[in-house]
Amino acid sequence: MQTVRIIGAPTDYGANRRGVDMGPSAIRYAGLADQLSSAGVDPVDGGDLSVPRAEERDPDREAPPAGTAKFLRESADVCSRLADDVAESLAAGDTPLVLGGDHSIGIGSLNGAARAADLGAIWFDAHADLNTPETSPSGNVHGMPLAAALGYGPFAELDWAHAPRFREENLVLVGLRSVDPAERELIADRGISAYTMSDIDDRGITAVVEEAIETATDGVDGIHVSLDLDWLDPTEAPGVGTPVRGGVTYREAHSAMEQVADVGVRSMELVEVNPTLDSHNGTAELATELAASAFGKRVL
Ligand code: Z70
Ligand code: MN
Ligand code: MN
Ligand code: MN
Repeated sequence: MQTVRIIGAPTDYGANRRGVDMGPSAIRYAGLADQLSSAGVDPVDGGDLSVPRAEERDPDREAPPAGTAKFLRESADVCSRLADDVAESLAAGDTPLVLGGDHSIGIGSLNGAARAADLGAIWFDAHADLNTPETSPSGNVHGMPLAAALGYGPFAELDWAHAPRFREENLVLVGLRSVDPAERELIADRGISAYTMSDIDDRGITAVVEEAIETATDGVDGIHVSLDLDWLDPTEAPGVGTPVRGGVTYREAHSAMEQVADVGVRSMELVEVNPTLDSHNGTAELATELAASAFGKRVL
């Protein structure tokens, strides 16, 4: 039986809205382990990484000077430890399932996954997460994990961030509807595979995800799935820090997760669940359901 190793990364360094650090608890309390068991995998909970509170580090959460990233040192500390845990769990033949936390932890997940295996990645998100400290309009690291893993800007020199074995050709973004100018330029210049909500409207979720899987798996051993809950429409997933209208429906989200399950998920993360903005833990519950679909849960 496939062992899914749950790793909590309760950060909120990377986001403006506070509260995503409660994501791992909320997702567990929503019944993650039972959902995974019902998908036919064996969940083993490795607990949470210890994450110092933002107030201990920067009581004012001061805006950094333009061109820098907020809490970058703290992100480096958490992501380095997370990367080690993800790499170890893959090396042991297990499937890491990382619970965020804000999406800055994607830096650690990708770095660790790419150290242990040659993987592509599908990024289900309203946002492109391709900003560098220089291009970021906010300074928030949760808008930078893909630029970090690919080694753009100052991330090229940062071993904890840049994942040299992770190839841009095997990265696919799905569900975009909020993209900053520099991100748009980077996607065009580098030819990064990216599907907007319009693509999903035009072609349907199944065709889009099928093509995404083809691209992500080309020439590698499997995929890392990064699921930012703001990928879904806020009517389905209100408990996220940066809701953007016009996202995928409940059924489209399950359909996409069932498709990735068919090729096999080697590594996954569930990020940006913010219990302080949620309604009766519904977004966390949805995250557990989608994880179950991604690990093979079926009705019949
Ligand atoms: C914007 C930025 C972002 C997630 C918001 C937003 C980035 N592009 N990412 N929520 N998950 O500030 O860089
Ligand atoms: Mn994101
Ligand atoms: Mn997002
Ligand atoms: Mn690179």
